[in-house]
Parts: sequence; C-alpha cells; structure tokens
Amino acid sequence: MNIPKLHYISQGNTPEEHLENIQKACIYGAELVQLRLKNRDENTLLKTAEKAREITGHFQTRLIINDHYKVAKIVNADGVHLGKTDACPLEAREYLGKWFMIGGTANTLEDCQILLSKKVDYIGLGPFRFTKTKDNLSPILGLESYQSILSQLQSETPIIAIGGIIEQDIPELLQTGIYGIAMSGAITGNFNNIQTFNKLLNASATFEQRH
Ligand code: TZP
Ligand code: MG
Repeated sequence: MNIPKLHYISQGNTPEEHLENIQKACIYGAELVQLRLKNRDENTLLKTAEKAREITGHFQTRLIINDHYKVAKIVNADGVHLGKTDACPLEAREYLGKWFMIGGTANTLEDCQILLSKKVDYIGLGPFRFTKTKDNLSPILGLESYQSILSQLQSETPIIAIGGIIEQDIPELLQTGIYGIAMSGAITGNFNNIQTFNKLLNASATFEQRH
C-alpha cells in the first residue's frame, strides 16, 4: 500500500472550520488528510465526513477518518486511524476489507509490536513533543526515543511521527528512520507550508535505504 509521507490532521472550532481547513490543505497539495473531529454526535460526524470525502475526492487526496471505522466505510473514505482506546485494528480490518488503510497510534516499542501483529498499514508514533492539539497526551518521546524504538523495530510498516512537530524537526526525525510525519498545528493557518514539508519528506531516501 502506498502511504503518503505527510499527513494533515484536521483542526477547527466547528465542523465547518474543519472542512474549510481540509479544503485549504487539498488546495496546497496535501496527499492525505485525516478528519479528526472530536466530541460530536454521530450525525454531525457523518455529515462532516461526507463533505470531507466530497472535497478530498475532488483533489484526489486520501481521506482517513479518526476513530470511527464504520463512518470510514459509509462515506467511502480511504481508511481509518485508531487510537489506543478505539476499536481493535483486526475488527476494523474484518469490517473494511483489505483496500482500506488502517493506522494505529503507538507510544512505545511494545505498542508498535502489538500494532504490527494486528497488521496495520502504518503506525502513528508519538508524541514527539508537547502539543496543545491533543488532550491526554501520552509521555513525550523526543528524538532519543524515536532513535531507540526505530532501531529495535525491524519493520517494513511505515512509522509516522506525530505531536508538536515543526519544519526544523523534519531532517532529524527522518534520520531516525521514520517514514513520514503527521502535522496539524504547523499546517493549520499556514497551508503553504505543505509544499515545503512535501519537498523535504519526498526528497528523503532514508526510509528506502533502510529497506
Ligand atoms: N496524536 C498525538 S499528538 C497529536 C495527535 C493527534 C496532535 C498532533 O497535532 P500537532 O498540532 O501537530 O501537535
Ligand atoms: Mg482515537
């Protein structure tokens, strides 16, 4: 499965703002967008996900739905991202079939190994540093933990770094062997950054050299 290297995680005070931001991300060349709409009722999530699919479809941008694999199927998204307290990736795979992208969240080497045993398509490993974007953050990893986890994980599955990442972090993070990066704050409000981040990430051969 061909996984984009830059993942834009949507942000906004309202569902409409999420959609506006998703559209801007698409305009600036995002290859993958994750709709991360928290604490909304099912109907609002479904309607927003439908609109996000319409927008991303227009740009051929991949759409991942956070937390809710059934919504991902209903709106014909490209996949789902499952956190540690969400459904098991095996259950999601059973429901979605092999063409959907399933990602999972990890904070430790053990988390990564569990996700690999459940055959996820990518792992979001973080947080790299403190971020206000997410409540109830897991322990901060920093560069050293990425180095340690990546050196012990002999896996072909793409590892995506996440959490408080800014442009200056990208070269060092790539050196640890990560495949790509998920960003929210560094993109929202500065959508033209996507072009820079895409260039930095797609120019990197670090991951390919390792495998
Ligand atoms: N999971 C771990 S950190 C995070 C998520 C969803 C937030 C990423 O957003 P930002 O603004 O790039 O820190
Ligand atoms: Mg979740």
